[in-house]
Amino acid sequence: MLFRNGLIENATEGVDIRVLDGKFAAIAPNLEPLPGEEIIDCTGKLILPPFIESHIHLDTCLTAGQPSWNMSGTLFEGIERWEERKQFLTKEDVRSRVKKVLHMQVANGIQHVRTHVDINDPKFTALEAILELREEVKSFINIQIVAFPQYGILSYPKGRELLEEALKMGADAVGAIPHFEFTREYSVESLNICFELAQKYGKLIDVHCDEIDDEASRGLETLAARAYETGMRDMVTASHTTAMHSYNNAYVNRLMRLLKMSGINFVANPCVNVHLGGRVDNYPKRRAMTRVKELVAEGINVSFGNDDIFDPWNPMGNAGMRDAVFMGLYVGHMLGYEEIMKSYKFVTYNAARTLHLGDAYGIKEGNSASFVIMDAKNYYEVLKDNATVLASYKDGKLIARTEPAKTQVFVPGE
Ligand code: 17E
Ligand code: FE2
Repeated sequence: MLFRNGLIENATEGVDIRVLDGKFAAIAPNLEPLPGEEIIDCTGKLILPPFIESHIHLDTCLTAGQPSWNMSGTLFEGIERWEERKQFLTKEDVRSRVKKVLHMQVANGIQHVRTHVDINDPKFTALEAILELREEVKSFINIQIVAFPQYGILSYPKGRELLEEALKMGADAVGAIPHFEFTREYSVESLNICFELAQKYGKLIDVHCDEIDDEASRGLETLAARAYETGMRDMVTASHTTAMHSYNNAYVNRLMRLLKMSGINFVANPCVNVHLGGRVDNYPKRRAMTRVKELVAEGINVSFGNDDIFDPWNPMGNAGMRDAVFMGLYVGHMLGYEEIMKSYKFVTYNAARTLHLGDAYGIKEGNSASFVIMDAKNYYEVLKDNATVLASYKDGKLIARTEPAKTQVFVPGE
């Protein structure tokens, strides 16, 4: 197959891409078509590596309002509403909701997903369902599972045992929730356990870290210190870190040195962070997104996720990555021309680093031919016009296609 004249990653000159045996066989201008080769015209169309959802809770998706709605819009009421819904979990229920979301993600050009799964459940209903699905869907989407202790490791009965069991069952990464533990001591100790288990079982780490508007919530410094001391470094991810929004600048100046030394990754979830955050404020109300612009300026890896799709923590969500970037740039004061142009990296390359996808990810000769074709000439247009993901190819195979909508306007004049 020959993809003709596409604009790879905001390039202004088109190039041709030859896909053979599921791989990028050649990438160069004006390739001669082989006899009988199928040709797909990509003139004026942006080509990107596939999108990556680096932070989502698949187990909770599509449950908003069941049985009741989160009326306060807080993280904590979300956890209460989820607890009610959790009572009705069956494997079939989880499977059918997760499959629906995976199909929505595929339609939106996503090919890699890191999902947190609540393992504070002695029956492991959601974990079992998603472990099975991880295998079943791997030809079209790559799922990474974080064992997520929603109520804590030390503040929930047998929290540590449940976490360890989830890792033995096959979770890819260890989670923690230091800001939800009963005490600061538990918070620090929960992170120590998280590292101990990650090292024992050879897993990655992704912590729900300081997801609270409390400037005294300082799980991050412990997480970064342990990442540095253990040498786990970029195997470690700090998700949310919304408290960092509220830290004083003198503290952040000191902290930043450690963050850089640690090599850890960050994930912000702009829509949900803004929705859940600032809820204890009158005016002014905090935006509650972590300091993305400053982290990026220090060369620290940051990606954007959706966190939730139509569940107790987010009444909205369409499973695409565009809205996360859109909101992230607005809230983070990152709408300069160059910032907009390169912002696709928050949901492609930066997320690939967090997920440890390695060199196999990206558009280059020899790699698996996985990419998306956008109905826009560059990423600025994608964001501005909410451009359609025209096609998603995985390992050279078409896995999703969308026709752009056509609108006609009937007005007098012209
Ligand atoms: N649980 C949690 O603690 N934080 C979140 N953002 C979600 C679930 C979605
Ligand atoms: Fe989350």
